[in-house]
Amino acid sequence: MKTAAALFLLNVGLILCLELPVGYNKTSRFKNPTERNGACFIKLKPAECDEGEVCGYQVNLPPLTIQLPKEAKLLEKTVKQVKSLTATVNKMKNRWLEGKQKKLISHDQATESIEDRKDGDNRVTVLEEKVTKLIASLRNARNQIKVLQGRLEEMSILNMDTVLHYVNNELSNINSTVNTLNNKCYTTCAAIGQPPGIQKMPQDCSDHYKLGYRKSGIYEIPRGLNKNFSVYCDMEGGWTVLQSRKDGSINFNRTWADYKNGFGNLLTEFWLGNDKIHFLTKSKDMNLRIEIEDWDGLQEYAKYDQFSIADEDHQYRLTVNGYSGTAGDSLHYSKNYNHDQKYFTTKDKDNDMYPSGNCGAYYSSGWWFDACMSANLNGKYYKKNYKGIRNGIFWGTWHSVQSETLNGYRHAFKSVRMLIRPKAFVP
Ligand SMILES: [Ca+2]
Repeated sequence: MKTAAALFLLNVGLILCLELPVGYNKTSRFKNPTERNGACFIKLKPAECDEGEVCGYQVNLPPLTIQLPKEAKLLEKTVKQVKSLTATVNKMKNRWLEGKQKKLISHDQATESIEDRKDGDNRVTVLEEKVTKLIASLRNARNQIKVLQGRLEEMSILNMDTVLHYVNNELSNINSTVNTLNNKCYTTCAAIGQPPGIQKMPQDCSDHYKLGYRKSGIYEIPRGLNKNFSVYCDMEGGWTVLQSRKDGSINFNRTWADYKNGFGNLLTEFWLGNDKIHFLTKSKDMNLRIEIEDWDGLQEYAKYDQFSIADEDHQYRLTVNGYSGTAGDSLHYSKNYNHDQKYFTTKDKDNDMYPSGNCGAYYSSGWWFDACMSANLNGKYYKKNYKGIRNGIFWGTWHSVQSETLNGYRHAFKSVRMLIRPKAFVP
């Protein structure tokens, strides 16, 4: 391939026409360069040389031809560089032109967005105007509501006045009717007593007493809907009997369940039952009366102003206080023997204060044992004084107990009763 290039030579001010073969040698030189490049004043071409030799150039200044030194080959390299630079410059020029066009386009786009913004601004203004109008409407509506509320209140007051007026009239009428009826009753209804439907249900024997019953015996106490239980009432004073010993016919060395539900015979010997005793004492202040008689015929009593027992969840814990009487306060015998605030213990349930054993089992009883006792009214029934373990009915403040150690016999008791009634009850 052959290349032609024009080069400005600043120091000579002449145009050179260059004919350069790639891998030129003497066998491939121009045949007639002047015919193909007639516009050139000066012609530069490789000089004739032998094969394998580095060729020089020759310049034709028609009709003059100048032989150049071998170093003029540098011109070839320079011309290539110039051509490369020209191509680079052209590329840069094209890019600049493209960039300019893009800038113009983006300018157009920016102009468009400004116009869009203007359009948006206009829309916002329109919306703002609408909002302002809506606010004004709301204000107006609120004012109207206030006016309506005022009217409603006036109407309510008026209505209330009307209703009050009506009610007052009705009340006057009713009063008048009642007065008329009262006047009639003074003359014709005086004998009518309390209607039977509103009679209070008896809660213990004192209530039966208040109803006029004076005969001692078995009475019913309602306990919830269709749940009655029987009690023995001592109507000498409206007493409900919780416990009775009189002949030894009933074994009192019983289980927890027996003491919970009660056992025995209400007409002879019995324990009413811890659940019932709790029920009778849970809602009213009750007095407790203990009556004791020994085989010598000595009768004494102990009365307590306060008596109640807790429910089974609290092991029927005893609360007893306010002693008076003649038998002595064996339930608060001493610091070490105090039955108040003690839990119920039976032979099969040890809630006592004695860590080494079961007081109930040891003393053949169910009782509010401490560790263990100064009183035990549920002990074994002995018909005469006895020796050995003190597991009989026991009241520690009894007169003759002090002499027991002298003769070695335990004192036996003929009868015991425990009775309760409301503290406020007056027979
Ligand atoms: Ca124990």
